[in-house]
Amino acid sequence: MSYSFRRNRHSIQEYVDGILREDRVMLSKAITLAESKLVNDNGLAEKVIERILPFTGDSIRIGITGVPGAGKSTFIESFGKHLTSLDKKVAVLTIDPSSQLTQGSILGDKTRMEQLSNDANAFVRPSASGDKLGGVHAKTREAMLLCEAAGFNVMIIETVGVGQSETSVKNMVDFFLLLLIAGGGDELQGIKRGIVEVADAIVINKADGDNISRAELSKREYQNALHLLSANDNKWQPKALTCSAMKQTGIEDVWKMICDYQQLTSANGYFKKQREKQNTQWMYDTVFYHLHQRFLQNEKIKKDLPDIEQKVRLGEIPAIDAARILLEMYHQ
Ligand SMILES: Nc1nc2c(ncn2[C@@H]2O[C@H](COP(=O)(O)OP(=O)(O)O)[C@@H](O)[C@H]2O)c(=O)[nH]1
Ligand SMILES: [Mg+2]
Repeated sequence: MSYSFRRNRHSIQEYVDGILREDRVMLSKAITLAESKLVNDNGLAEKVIERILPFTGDSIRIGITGVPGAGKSTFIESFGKHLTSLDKKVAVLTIDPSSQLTQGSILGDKTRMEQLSNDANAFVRPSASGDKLGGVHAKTREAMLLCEAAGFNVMIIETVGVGQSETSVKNMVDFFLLLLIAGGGDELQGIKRGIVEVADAIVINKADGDNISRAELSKREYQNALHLLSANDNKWQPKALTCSAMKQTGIEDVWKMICDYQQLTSANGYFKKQREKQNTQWMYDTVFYHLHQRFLQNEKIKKDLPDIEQKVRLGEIPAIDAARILLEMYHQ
């Protein structure tokens, strides 16, 4: 047993007790454990999660997506501060695959959310970014549950709306918010198709200075577009709003809207129904995640995959034949 093992790992009971007494250090360590790529860690994390599960769920889970630069992090900082001023306990998980590529070098990137990070009633944590194994949903969900057990009652998940991750985030939150900026012409440029249709609200950020009237115009356009969508089975009519994350205007209205949503969908049973559906999804995600991982970690596959992949790339083996060969190899 190495020194680092003794220093960084605790017993299941220690993790559980630490989380339930709202100890942030233990919360952080448990999230690290859940995000670990080591099989032993995952086993331990699963047991911790099993034990804290009865203490989860008492929160509103909000997903926020939008292109890089839309102001998501700035918005979450303002929004989060507003919520802590209302005595809410706010946990923020950020999934930002782009920051891995650019290493956070996007100009003015506010990923760190310094003010909120220093708030005693907030917890900000960059989550494992999306790997090819679809780790986003598996691990982010677990991190979210750990935060809930540690007493956080507003969960915010920030994700970039240009990749895969926003679809999986949509499947783990109660309310899905799309943050946009006003732009002439093709406003949806850069945003993945279909996101507008699944958003519970579109918020046009940077409605400040010279930009206010453009933002208002944009809001009306989205309002009209959203009205054309057929009514959801949750009876919620998706809304369009404006705000300035920087000047902290319109932030309260966003929270009021989310409270309205929660009230409506709790009363009509949708809130609970959606969570039940998401729970089943979690089961499938976990199964597929493990199968995927097991496949890629299989010794025979590890050995032959690069070669087979190369042959498929060069057109020497048809993809479908290669898949059959690999599956046979895996099942041998
Ligand atoms: N004028 C204005 N700028 C903003 C506002 N919100 C964010 N920004 C700026 O937009 C840039 C990107 O913000 P950031 O929060 O990092 O965007 P993210 O990539 O979506 O998380 C930064 O330079 C922010 O200061 C806003 O409400 N008004
Ligand atoms: Mg950001």
